[in-house]
Amino acid sequence: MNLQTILDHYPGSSNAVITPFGSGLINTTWRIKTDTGDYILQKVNDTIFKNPLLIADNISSISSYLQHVQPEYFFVSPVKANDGQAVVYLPDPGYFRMFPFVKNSHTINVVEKPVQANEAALQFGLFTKMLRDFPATSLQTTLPDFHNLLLRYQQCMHACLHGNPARIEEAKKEIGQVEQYKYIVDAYTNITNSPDFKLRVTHHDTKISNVLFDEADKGLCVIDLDTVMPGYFISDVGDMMRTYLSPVSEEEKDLSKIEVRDEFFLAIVKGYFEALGGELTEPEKEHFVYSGLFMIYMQAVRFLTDHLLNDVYYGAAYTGQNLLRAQNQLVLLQRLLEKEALYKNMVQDTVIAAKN
Ligand code: GN1
Ligand code: MG
Repeated sequence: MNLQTILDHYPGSSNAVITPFGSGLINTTWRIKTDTGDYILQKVNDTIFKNPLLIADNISSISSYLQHVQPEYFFVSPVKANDGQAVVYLPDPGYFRMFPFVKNSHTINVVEKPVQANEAALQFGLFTKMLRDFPATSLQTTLPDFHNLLLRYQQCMHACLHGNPARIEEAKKEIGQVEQYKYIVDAYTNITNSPDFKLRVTHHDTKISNVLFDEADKGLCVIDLDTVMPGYFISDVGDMMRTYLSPVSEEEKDLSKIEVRDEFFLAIVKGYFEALGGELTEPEKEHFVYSGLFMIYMQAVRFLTDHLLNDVYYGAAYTGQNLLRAQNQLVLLQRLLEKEALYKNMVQDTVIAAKN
């Protein structure tokens, strides 16, 4: 792919030095250095995001809202192409967008210090808080049913019947575990039927690499707004727990290294409550720990489903990668369940401390 033809659609992008960037599974990202500045270029995966223009619409309406209502909030808007649009589309290569590279910022892939978890939780909480009066349901749905756990479970059960027969046979144990934890799905269904759980502007991809940090480990802002849609707080808090609690990621093959770290949990609780604690209803607060079960379980279900369907969604760098990822997430789920009661008490203590 000749990226210079894409860059030609932007002002001042001659003599570009282009380097691959980031670790996302879905979109492709490059860092671009030109005579005029430093940028991030992304190709949106339109097999998954069927209409990337909906993403651009959401970013644009959020950006204008924030400029009017919260002008001091740091929000990275896309660079406009020569035609004034936020997205460049060329029939064969596809959909592209460019962002300014935020000076002196960096991302991290693994949370090494509690302060990073605290800062990230604060940033994701603030994002929802800043948009508390924005009409969440006016956002476009960029990925229908993205965090609909009931549907994900049903898709997994369908794959267990109609997927790759050899893989189904081989994954019997993991399929059994997914069925055994079905109560997590039932709790989700109750949440969607309860008026106590609010639909808010939700990021839906709160992994640590979606926060920009400055050199002193202070969170600057959140990035990757592709999946910003109306949603429940359990999605955001849950993915933080999924990706900040353990010292190793979903790719780790040595499952004995998977651990759930108390001080990182507390850092998430404190950071998120600092930003959004006042907005959460009592039943929501009571489901803080459930959020982690929900997201870890859903990711296990999604990886397992993809393995049974021959890796059509996530792809696989080696045979069995998605099964391994599913096993990894099931172990993480088990580790969190072992601490469920302790963590519920930690949330309770934070709620009480906030009231006093
Ligand atoms: C995908 O592309 P990336 O890494 O930002 C996925 C998330 C998963 C994550 C697991 C649109 O996110 O939901 O949690 O992989 N995004 C989509 O690594 O499916
Ligand atoms: Mg993403």
